[in-house]
Amino acid sequence: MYWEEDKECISRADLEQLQLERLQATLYRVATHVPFYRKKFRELGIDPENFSSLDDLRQLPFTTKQDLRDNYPYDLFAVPLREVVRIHASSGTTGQATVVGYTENDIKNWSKLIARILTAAGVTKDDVVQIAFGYGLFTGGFGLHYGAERVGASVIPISSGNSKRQIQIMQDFRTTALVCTPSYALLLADVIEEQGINLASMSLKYGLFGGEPWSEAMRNEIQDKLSIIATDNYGLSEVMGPGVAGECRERKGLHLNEDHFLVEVIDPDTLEPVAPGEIGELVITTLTKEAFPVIRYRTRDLTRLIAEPCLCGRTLTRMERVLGRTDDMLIIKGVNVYPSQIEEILFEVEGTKPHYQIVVEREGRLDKATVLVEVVESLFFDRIAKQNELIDLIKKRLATELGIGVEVKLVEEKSLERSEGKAKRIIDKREL
Ligand code: DLL
Repeated sequence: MYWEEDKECISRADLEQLQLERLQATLYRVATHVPFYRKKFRELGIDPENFSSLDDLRQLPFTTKQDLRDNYPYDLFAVPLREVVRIHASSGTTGQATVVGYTENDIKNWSKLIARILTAAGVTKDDVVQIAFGYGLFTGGFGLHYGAERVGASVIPISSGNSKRQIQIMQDFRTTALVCTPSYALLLADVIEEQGINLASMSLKYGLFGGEPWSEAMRNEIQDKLSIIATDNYGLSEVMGPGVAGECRERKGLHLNEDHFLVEVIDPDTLEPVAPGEIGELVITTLTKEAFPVIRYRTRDLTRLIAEPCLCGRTLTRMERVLGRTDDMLIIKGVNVYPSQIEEILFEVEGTKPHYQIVVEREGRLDKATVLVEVVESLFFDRIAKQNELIDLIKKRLATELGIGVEVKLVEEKSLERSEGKAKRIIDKREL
């Protein structure tokens, strides 16, 4: 079994000592090799040599996605290209792409951290792991792949798409662990159901899902439909890719790989730390990255840290599942709403299908949201009165939970676009 007990069960005092040493080395690295940081440190009067406590972290400047864009493609790399053995990039659907690089050592560490997460979720060398994340510039496919090999599992690098083939391979190759986005897992589960495949004829035991937000209700749905243990794992390309945090089989939050990442949770408006256990924006400083270290990277992801020890025995702090991104937050009648909150409620309503989209328009200064939700076929062709009853029920549930009114529209089964990667939950008409 892949198990780094000295790190995963490290005492707080030892961890903080290790973090401080690694932070000092990282600061020295960026101050020496990255003009962007050298300039910022000089402006702020920061001397990495004098950095003697983790609390000093708060003096350091933040790094944002825009900084990465401004330094496209290679200007934030801390090593010459000849030391770089791998390059990934974010898709750039919302602007200029961002590029990240890895040294040989970075790839080794990345593989180890993924191996850690896979192991915590239950995967061993006896497993057959089907990786249905895209292989390419996206970090999902290759990231998970190397970690699964590190565990010693038999890896099927199928990449994403072609659901029927995915299922055929799952049956023929006796796949025991499925790795993809939660929305793709749900799509595969639907196809399995449609084809009338008996789950008992399959060997699936585990699902490791990440890359997008999902609710506890969605987890339950996937676990039931596929008869697996489904765990959540989190990461982002700017910091490494997958491998930043992952759930153990307790499924009560994601253990952060704190020996490689120093995390803070801040108020996105004041930029001050939130009180312990409060929700805020996750900020990450890499501690071991050689090619692409980042200092206080603002992830835009909202979560909170869980201080209580985990029953599994790991001492690495857990973060709660990501609630959403600050840029996905809707302000409806002055109330902050995240798609994941809406999802949680939709999943509980009888007659609806776990497929939804939120259309956002702007009315004056506020967002107006209409939730499109698929309903079972019988209901869609049912009497209007019955449909209205369901709409009222969903509206009421949303109003009670969110504290505001949201429009609801029922749509036919399978009418909303399915995703083989990250689902598009929000159709934003505000800028159009
Ligand atoms: O999605 C890395 C990844 C791949 C993580 C596969 C896990 C599994 P990016 O494409 O750069 O990298 O997107 C990163 O996706 O800032 C979050 O907003 C979101 N995200 C990733 N994992 C989760 C998760 C990869 N488990 C962005 N829960 C992040 C919620 C997630 N959101």
